[in-house]
Amino acid sequence: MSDTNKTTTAKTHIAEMASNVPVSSRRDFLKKGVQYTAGIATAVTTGGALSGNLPPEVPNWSKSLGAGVLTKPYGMPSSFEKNVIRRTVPWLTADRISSISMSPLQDLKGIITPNGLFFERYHSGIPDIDPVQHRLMIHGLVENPLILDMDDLARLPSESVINFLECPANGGMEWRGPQMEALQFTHGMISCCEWTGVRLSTLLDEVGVKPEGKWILAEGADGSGMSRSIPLEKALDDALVVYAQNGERLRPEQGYPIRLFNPGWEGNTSVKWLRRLEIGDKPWHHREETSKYTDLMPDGRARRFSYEQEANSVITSPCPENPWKTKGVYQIEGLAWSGRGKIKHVDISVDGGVTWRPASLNGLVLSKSFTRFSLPFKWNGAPALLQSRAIDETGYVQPTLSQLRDIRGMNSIYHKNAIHTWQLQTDGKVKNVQLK
Ligand SMILES: Nc1nc2c(c(=O)[nH]1)N[C@H]1C(S)=C(S)[C@@H](COP(=O)(O)O)O[C@H]1N2
Ligand SMILES: [Mo]
Repeated sequence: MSDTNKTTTAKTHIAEMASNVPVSSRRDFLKKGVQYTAGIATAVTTGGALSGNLPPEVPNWSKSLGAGVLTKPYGMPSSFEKNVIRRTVPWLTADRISSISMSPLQDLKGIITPNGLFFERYHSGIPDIDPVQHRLMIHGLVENPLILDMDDLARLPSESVINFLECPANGGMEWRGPQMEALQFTHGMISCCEWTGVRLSTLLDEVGVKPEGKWILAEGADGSGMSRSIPLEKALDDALVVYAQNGERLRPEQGYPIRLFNPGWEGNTSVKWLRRLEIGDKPWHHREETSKYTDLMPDGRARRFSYEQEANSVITSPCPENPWKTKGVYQIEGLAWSGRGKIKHVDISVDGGVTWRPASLNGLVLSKSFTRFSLPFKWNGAPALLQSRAIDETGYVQPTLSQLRDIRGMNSIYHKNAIHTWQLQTDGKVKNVQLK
């Protein structure tokens, strides 16, 4: 797609933005806040005729009894939240059994993705697995090959961790120019939840890896039998065989009854519906690490085994789905993450990367997890070029798009973690743009 009409320069916007100021004192914030509330009150008064449910009336739902317990034995969100759903881009794949759906990042709060909104990626659909008939086979270069059932796994010591899972194709449609007019589509191939399961190292202790054993092939029980080669070091570090997410059993979409989970690594390596772990002395060079999940570099060679998801961040409010409706004080909010550890720092620019201000990190700051950041901002209606830049605890700084293209060229699909730009327009709408 052409990027010429959407590409813009930072310079042209600086003059117009001079009066958009980050809010620096609480007093300033509160003062503006009061005016803003007054604005809402006016809107309510004029719109009052629309509904008898607003103050000072007693709302209708206070005048009758509500639905009882077990109306829904498994709870569901309010019907007013029906637009908070996973979505897919029709042209991305021809068939839903080999497709991807994305998380509605624009509507999520905190760092945990609810199970029903976790992004999905399948190569051959969701198998309907009976856990009683499912086994995990561990064999190859081991002293005692094992076939474990789900009860065997449940008897082993378990751990719970909060980590994101990201498809390395996240953002991959935008290497050559901005295409997606929605945060859900520019960044939604990622979700973050609490995972519970058994450390892979515990399982390897049980089977006893032979000294020549250096790699592990993980294979799924789905029709694609999807598989990846995992170095032994990852297994001994923090890899898990998980059976639960956010307190309940894995959803079928996420690999029920068990999946491999490699914190911080390409989602593709976290093999779902896990049925087999084979220990070997070298990688297997299967489809997902040769034809796919490799990056064609400018010199024509392909980069392989690029396991780590590098530091990345994006502003979630405002964004195309969350425009600003009136002038006033807002929180610029967003999400940052790094597959290498904790987020140490996030900067925000409102002038396309010319100047930067530190955002505050809010709530839990965990390794290989979503981290929330925000910066109060007084918007006077002038256009702005909003960006966020994450730095992780290893000192890695999220690159600009041109820095990334200088090294990687334009032929990649995966690992596009460049600084993202939202263009805030005078009407408060937000467009996806790329800066020259
Ligand atoms: N067995 C199996 N495992 C799989 C896949 C698959 O199709 N089959 N897809 C992989 C890819 S490409 C990604 S990005 C993640 C997606 O995990 P999710 O669907 O739980 O979000 O699972 C990985 N594990
Ligand atoms: Mo993926």
